[in-house]
Amino acid sequence: MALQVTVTNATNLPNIEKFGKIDPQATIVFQGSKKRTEVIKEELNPVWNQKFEWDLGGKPLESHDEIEVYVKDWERVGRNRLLGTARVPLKDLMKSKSHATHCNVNLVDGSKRATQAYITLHLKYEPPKKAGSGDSGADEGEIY
Ligand SMILES: [Ca+2]
Repeated sequence: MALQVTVTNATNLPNIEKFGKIDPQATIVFQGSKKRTEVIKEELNPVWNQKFEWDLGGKPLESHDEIEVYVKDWERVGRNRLLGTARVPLKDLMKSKSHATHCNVNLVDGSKRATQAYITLHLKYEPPKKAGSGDSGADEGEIY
């Protein structure tokens, strides 16, 4: 059982850099566990195409589950600065028959005001299997 999030790209990020352009990096937080994309240097429309997976440890998703998205400007010195953030509820993902959804999410700034920026995510949920063949071991034979 797992949740997969592919961070495809972001568009129209605000350029808060005084010289040159921002260096965006996206962070996805699910149940307190963080995953980060690469930093893309000097780009307002970064393309990451990176896939992350969270093992659900045998627990199915619940309807109040959500992921948090943060896009920050990477800084060589000092703290990275927030460009936009969003919360994405996973309810639709659970309801979807294919257990996969594609979403284009509007980012809000640190004061929760809408920005012109969007991030595109692809979500996939591997729900619990119906028949309970709980014990693994079936795939282990090939090692020897
Ligand atoms: Ca920077």
